Amino acid sequence: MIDDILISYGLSLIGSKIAPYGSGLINHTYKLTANNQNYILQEINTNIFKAPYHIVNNLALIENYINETAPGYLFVAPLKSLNGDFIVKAATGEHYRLFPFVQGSHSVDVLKNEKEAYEAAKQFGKFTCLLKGFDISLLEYPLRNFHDLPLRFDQFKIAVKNAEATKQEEAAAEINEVYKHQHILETYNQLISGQEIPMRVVHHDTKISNILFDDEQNALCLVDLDTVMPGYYLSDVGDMMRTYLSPASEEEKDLNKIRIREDFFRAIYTGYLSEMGAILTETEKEHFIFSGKMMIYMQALRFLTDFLNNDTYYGARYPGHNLLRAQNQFRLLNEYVNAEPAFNQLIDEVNQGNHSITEHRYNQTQPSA
Ligand code: GN1
Ligand code: MG
Repeated sequence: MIDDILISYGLSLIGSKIAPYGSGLINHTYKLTANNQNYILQEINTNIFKAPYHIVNNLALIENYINETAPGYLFVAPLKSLNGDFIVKAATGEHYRLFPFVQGSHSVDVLKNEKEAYEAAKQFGKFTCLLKGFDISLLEYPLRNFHDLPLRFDQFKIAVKNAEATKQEEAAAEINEVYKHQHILETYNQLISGQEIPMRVVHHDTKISNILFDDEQNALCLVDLDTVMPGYYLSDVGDMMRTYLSPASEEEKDLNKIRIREDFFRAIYTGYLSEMGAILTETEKEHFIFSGKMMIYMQALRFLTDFLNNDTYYGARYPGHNLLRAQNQFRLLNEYVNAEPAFNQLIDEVNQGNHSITEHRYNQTQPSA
């Protein structure tokens, strides 16, 4: 089957190398070497992305806009097949895309230093900044209500109601945590109903593995653009908080390893604002710290919901995997809340001294905190 796909792109499996690549949970990604060229081949998970052509349309519109308004910006778009299609459908129904492999690039799964955090935050900020004049009403929603916190909360409540009694018992402590932090949902609802936060073009999956770096830890570009659609900037900054601040990832079972690296917070703040500082409204800026609470809480809800729903969304590599991921995210949320006074202080320091909204501080590779 892969052979047929490659033929659609004028390539052949004979003499090619193909191996799984990256750590995405939803799509299946491979590195392909064919005709002495490297590529990324990806099977779109159409159980989740039910309308893959929405992704194609969005990326084509954005690519055209960026080519006109910011030539030279590295936008890693899918390649066209011999028939001129951005997606190739296998006879067995799977949808594939082929991307060029960005030469000299690599991705990382865990941040090593603040420079990587700064660079990534700057890249994600730059993307939204470049698209500030783009008409968002042209975009489709590849995933409807993706980061809709009230919807995630409702899905959680339904999952609790429908879950087996043993699962409800197993998850009792985490279910309590959901209600303990319900004020996050209330703040979100107030903010959104007051239309205080504008919709922008955002990436919606700002984990560090979605940035390609060069060997000097400079960010080259963004990848994994399937969830690019209109949304709130809170989604992008919040998911950076969720995935950059702790040295331990969402997969970590030893929850004592979860802690907050304040210097990485400063790097996200200065990196993102170096691009978006002049664009964000005052209300958006006031909710910079809130973004992390919103996204960590949402991810905890999503993992917990999936545990209660028998892992139908994320899958599980061992029994209780999604419950553990939810525990991990609640620990992170509690650590994050404890660090809020320090975050506020860092923001004040940066704003007063204005010394860090430059790349200067991150020029050198710095040791991990
Ligand atoms: C999924 O597929 P991947 O790993 O890029 C999920 C994100 C979650 C992430 C958690 C479409 O992203 O929203 O934050 O897992 N993507 C989708 O690891 O649900
Ligand atoms: Mg993704």
